[in-house]
This record gives sequence, C-alpha cells and structure tokens, in this order.
Amino acid sequence: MADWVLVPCLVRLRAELNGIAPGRDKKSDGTIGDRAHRASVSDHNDDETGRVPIRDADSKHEVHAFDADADLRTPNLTMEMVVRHLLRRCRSGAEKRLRYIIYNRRIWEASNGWRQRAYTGSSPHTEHAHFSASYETAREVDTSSWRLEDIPVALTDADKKWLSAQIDAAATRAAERVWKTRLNIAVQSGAKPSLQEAGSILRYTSSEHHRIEDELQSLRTEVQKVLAEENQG
Ligand SMILES: [Ca+2]
Ligand SMILES: [Ca+2]
Ligand SMILES: [Zn+2]
Repeated sequence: MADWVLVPCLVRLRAELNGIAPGRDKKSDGTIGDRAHRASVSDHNDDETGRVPIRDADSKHEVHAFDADADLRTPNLTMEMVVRHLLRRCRSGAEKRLRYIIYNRRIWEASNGWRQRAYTGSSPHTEHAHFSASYETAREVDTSSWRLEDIPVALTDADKKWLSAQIDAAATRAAERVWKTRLNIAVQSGAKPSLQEAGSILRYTSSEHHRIEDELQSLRTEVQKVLAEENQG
C-alpha cells in the first residue's frame, strides 16, 4: 500500500494542540482509518485509494481527518474550549481549512454555516474530537497558525479569589483616600472598610467615585471578555 500523509494543515493543528497541552493523552488520536472506516465513505481514508466524499485535484495519497483525544490533561483547558475556539474562527470567516467538526454528540459543518446539530452517528465522539479538512490544495497545505494559543483560560477558584481581592482592595484604597484627604479621618492600619461603607463615602466625592469606577470597570471588562469568549457559540 502506498504511503500516505495527513494533510499539512491538520499536521499543524495537531502540533499546536501538542504545544498547548504537552501532556495530553493520545490514546484516542487517529488519522488513517481502520477496516471499519475503509468500508464506508470517510475523510480518514486514503483519498486516492479509499472511499472519500471528495475527489481532489492531485494524486497525492492524503488523509483529511484528524481525531484528537479529548483528554488534554491540562488545567483549565478542555477540548470543548478548543472546539469553541475553532468554531469562532470558522464562523468569523478567519478560518476556512475545516469542513466539519464532531465532538460530544454534536456536529458543526461549513456547509451548514457552522450551526450546531445533534450528532447521532454510531460513535458519540466523547473520547475524541474529529476534525475534517478541506480537499482544496491551497487549504490542505496551508500551515498558518490555528491560534490555539489564543484560547482564553477558564477562571479557576484561585482566579476568582484574586479578582475579588482586587475589587476589595480598590474599594478600600478609595475609602482610605477619602478618609485621609477629604474627611481627615486617621485610618488605622489593618482596618478594612467594607465595600458598602466605601460606597457611602464615595457619594460625597465624585472624583473618587469616578476613579474607583474606572478601576472596577477595567476589571469587569477583563472578566466579561473571558466569560463571553468561553460561553460563546
Ligand atoms: Ca490527494
Ligand atoms: Ca490534495
Ligand atoms: Zn474521526
């Protein structure tokens, strides 16, 4: 049997996945199909000798699908996040190298505007995510970045604690500024005014109000950006 290659764009996708999840499980990874695949039309088959959905322009023996084990073994990074990231790029038009993605009982196809549908094939694709690539030569060989390094990480409990401490500290600083400079109250070291107390003081001094609002707003924007990206799709 002739040698075959995984199309270069998917080689790049696999390499980037290895980059962001170096310790990932590869047990359920897959490229060229087994006997079961050869019996049916599949992007996992050699496109010159096997049953594939599209005949491409060359005579290179290529495989157009990559299965990635779902277990990334990386804190705060899941296959769901990787899939969401790629879908965002596909939907925005920034990414045209994929034809469809199957993961965890769902399928998203370019031909369907990347809308989500239930996937009812024999494998629920919970162990791995399936990525099918384009058969167009220029896209097959396009090894530009999939930008997996841009995937926003989820907020951990430690992150949330840190954020709440930042908000608390911003409020405390504002309250202390007002007490010291406007109301001439000596703040005892270690004293910790509550957010509510800070709020009532801020009513008297609009400049402090704006300053703390700016601080809080920048934190809020950062958090919302992360959450929005995570929940999109
Ligand atoms: Ca080919
Ligand atoms: Ca080709
Ligand atoms: Zn597959």
